[in-house]
Amino acid sequence: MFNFFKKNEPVQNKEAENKTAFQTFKDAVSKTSDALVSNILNIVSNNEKLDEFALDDIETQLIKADLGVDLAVSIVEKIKENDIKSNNIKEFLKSEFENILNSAGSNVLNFLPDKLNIYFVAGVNGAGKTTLIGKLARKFKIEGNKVLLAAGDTFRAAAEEQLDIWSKRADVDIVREDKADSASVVYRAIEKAQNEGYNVLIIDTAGRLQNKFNLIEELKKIKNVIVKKAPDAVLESILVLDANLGQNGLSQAKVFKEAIELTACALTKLDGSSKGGVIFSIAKEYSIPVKLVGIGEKIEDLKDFNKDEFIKAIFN
Ligand SMILES: Nc1nc2c(ncn2[C@@H]2O[C@H](COP(=O)(O)OP(=O)(O)OP(=O)(O)O)[C@@H](O)[C@H]2O)c(=O)[nH]1
Ligand SMILES: [Mg+2]
Repeated sequence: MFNFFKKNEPVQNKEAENKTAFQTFKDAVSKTSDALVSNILNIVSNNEKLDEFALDDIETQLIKADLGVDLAVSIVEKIKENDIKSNNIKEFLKSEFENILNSAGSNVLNFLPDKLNIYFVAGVNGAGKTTLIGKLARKFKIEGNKVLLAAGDTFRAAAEEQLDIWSKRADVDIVREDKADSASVVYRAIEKAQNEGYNVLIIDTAGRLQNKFNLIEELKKIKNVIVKKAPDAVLESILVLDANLGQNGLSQAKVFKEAIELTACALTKLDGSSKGGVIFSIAKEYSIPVKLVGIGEKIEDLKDFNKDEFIKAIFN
């Protein structure tokens, strides 16, 4: 009997752990959930017959929840076309949101343990790039990988120092060359990774240069170095977006996508943001899957984005 209990203990602990992790995530997205789901359901419960006014209110609320005008309009059109009744709205929205997220492709970060995996991290200043890199480095390190960081933000005075601090926290190695050209830092980092058997290289980049043109040109240059120097590596080009910017952050996605062919998005500062609905716009308009979410400033506050979990967290 004792053994029976003993055997089950780890499973119960695991379940409890998962529950807390889910609750933490649910708490982090609670404002997004209010904006996207609760407020809509309130409109519906006050308007059992979904007339034009109620549908207008739903559309306005979807736009307010940072879904973007086009997406909000198309969802309300579908409600009309399919004559969705008020008691079916919740299920309808849920399946719409699921379809949108599925349309952008897999949310799993590309990674092959026996290859060099390069994570090229870009985004405007303050988006949370360096913090994300620290968190990601720790995650890979804990999972048993050999991790190297490249201090590619050579523009801002304190940037390399900041990445250095994160490398120490995550207990991983770093390549930094003060005042060097960022593409040459990246070149050296790839060389080191290849020669010394690292399987994860994460590249930090500047969020601001003299102007946007220079920033984009620098990113293109780094991308060229990666493609030429490590053609066989697994490459994820990740755009870091601050969730608090909502729709305002999306114009950035276009510019970065054109410059460096983004393969993933990391949405930071989702904790406390009511604008997480922007995830659907990123998927629908730019076909970029969100693969990582930041839910706090601490090193452990990073999550792999899981569609089902996100839907469950905002609907329950
Ligand atoms: N609440 C919260 N804060 C975050 C999160 N990620 C980053 N931050 C904070 O956002 C601020 C900017 O983060 P950085 O990582 O320095 O941003 P960056 O994109 O590297 O900025 P630049 O190097 O200036 O381009 C810091 O104060 C971080 O602590 C998050 O997921 N949640
Ligand atoms: Mg930075």
